Amino acid sequence: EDGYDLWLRYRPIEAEWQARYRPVAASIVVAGDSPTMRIASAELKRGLDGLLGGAVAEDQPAGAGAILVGTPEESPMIDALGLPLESMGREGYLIRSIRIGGKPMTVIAANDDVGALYGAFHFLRLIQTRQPIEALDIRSTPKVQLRLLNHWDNLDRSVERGYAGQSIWDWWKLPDFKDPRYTDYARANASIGINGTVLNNVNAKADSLTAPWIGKAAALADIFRPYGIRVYLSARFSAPIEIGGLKTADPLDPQVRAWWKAKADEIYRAIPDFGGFLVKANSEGQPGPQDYKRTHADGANMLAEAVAPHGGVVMWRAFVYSHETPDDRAKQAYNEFKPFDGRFADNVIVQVKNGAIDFQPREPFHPLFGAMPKTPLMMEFQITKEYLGFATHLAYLGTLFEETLAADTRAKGEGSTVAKVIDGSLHGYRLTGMAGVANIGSDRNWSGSHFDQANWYAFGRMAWNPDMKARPIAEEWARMTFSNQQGFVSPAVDMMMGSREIVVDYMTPLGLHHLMASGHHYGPGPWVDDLERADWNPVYYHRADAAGIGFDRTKAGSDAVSQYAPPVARMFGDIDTVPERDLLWFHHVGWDRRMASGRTLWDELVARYGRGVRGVESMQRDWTRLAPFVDAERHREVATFLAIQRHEAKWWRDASIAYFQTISKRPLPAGEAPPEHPLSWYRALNFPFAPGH
Ligand code: BDP
Repeated sequence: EDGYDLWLRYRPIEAEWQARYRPVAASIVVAGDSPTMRIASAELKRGLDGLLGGAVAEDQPAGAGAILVGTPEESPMIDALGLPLESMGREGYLIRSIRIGGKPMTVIAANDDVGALYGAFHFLRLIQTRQPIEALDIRSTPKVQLRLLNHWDNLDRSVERGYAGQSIWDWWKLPDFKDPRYTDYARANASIGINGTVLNNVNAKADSLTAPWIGKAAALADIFRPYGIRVYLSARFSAPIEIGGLKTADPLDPQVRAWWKAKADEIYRAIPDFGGFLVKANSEGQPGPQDYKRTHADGANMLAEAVAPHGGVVMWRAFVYSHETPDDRAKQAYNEFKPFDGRFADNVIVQVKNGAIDFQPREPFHPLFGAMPKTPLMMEFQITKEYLGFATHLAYLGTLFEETLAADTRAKGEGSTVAKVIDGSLHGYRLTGMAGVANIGSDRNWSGSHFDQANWYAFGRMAWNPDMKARPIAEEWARMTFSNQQGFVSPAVDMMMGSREIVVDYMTPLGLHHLMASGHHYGPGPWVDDLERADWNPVYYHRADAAGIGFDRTKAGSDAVSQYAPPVARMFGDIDTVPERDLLWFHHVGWDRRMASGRTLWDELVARYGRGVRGVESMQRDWTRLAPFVDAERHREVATFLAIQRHEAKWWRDASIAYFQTISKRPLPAGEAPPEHPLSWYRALNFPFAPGH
């Protein structure tokens, strides 16, 4: 058990359950012979054979216990059922227990083959998680159109912020050698409804748009297509200069526009269902339209025009900030995009990170959500754990995703959740999407650790339905990946559910943020104050001084709060109503202020750091107790990683306290152990070869 099989392990289940399921899943009758239907059929066969421990019959004339799979067009039997598939689109599916000629059967029906494939995975999941399957009436359609992974993979196979080995794309051997792993990748993504993948890093090289690289992308697209997955590319804005021989990349220049049109045509000749471009422009040194005094809308619309005839989209990132702007970095995306609401072409969608800074362990929701009623916005989550302890720390991100999606923007009164912005229902968006920065690499276990697979899984499930909650998703995953035994499931799920808060506690409690060491972001660096840009320095974010700590974003400070709808702005802006978890994000707070616990802020801060360390210790104890339910190989690896996490949580606590105490000049509360080493010791640590940067 090296983790390669993910949540699709299909090991034989308990004899009682096999006996219960077998009569209801006796044979597979798949209509249609497309590559997608062949995959659906093979998956059901593989899954049922494995789970039920015996050969399941295929292609029999449908008898009792048959599973009928297909579309009304392909299957006269399904057609005759007159199922209500009208409003279910291409990707939705129905799973129903039915009777034909008095015989009980199950039908998995959809308007399109890919819907049937999704339905097949759902049906298997029911068995994998031991649900009853005798009286099914399931109807599922995705609430979000573009459900995408963003790979930050470079052409040399390194992965920006990747902690799972090299890039899964073996570019050098493509397009000829098609690693079987690409098929397994597509299968895993299809099982959770992911329908697109951006192959290359947003910090893009123009080379990825040259003919040889288009050929490599096309080879991958051919593999992914039957799984319902489209390929997208990150586009470097200055490509017309770098590979097109033009003197400018000005989006209003006719030659530049013609170049991009021709480039799009060339890509679509190789990849007829190419999804479109993802663009990082005028951010962190990347080229963009502002280099020519043009706007984000000018840039996005030019690319949109090039892909529009082919049905492609442009995902234009709102992760922009520039140190030339002296204002609070948290405000910049809103300031640059809000004025252009309604000015983007129909096939542009603006991709916004969950929070206004950068994928921190906790951020309040991004103020652009709810503020762009006339411009479709899509969510960007980071599945890879750049700021949450890389692959070794256990942090289930389902809770982070849920917290953001459930946040109420109040844009149109109460209940205007971020989820409703993202699924398009709040503003009636014509395009909807959710992207996750992938945590996938060449490691056997795909994600760098066993528990990080859960973050890929949770992302897919919430992209399908942003209203899904983190707990049931964790439970599904734990059952499919490890064990269905009650002795395992509840403690494991509890552990996952608490895990991210534990990381927040030992890294950045009470709304602190961006205190990681420079460059690689591994470990604490709250003292860093010498980076070339003010807004890269941790001291810029925590602003600790003799009086207190925290970033004043109220009206008296940077006034970032006013980017939120008035009730939200009031709630965050008032020190008495802001949730404690966001306190230091929005306020500069005196060290001696009383907190809800009755402790002073300083004492509370120290207490939170300690609580984080103890949280990891309790996860270690929980995991030890779960040993009887988990194979030795995976158990040992998780235990080892938890030991690393324990060590590093203490490092975070000790280094942070040692540093902040030099500013607060207050004693540690009674019973709190002093840091193991002097501050100078922590400051002297450095990690030149940390992965991912
Ligand atoms: C930050 C990463 C950096 C990315 C950037 C982005 O540190 O590597 O390039 O975001 O999203 O989180 O563009």
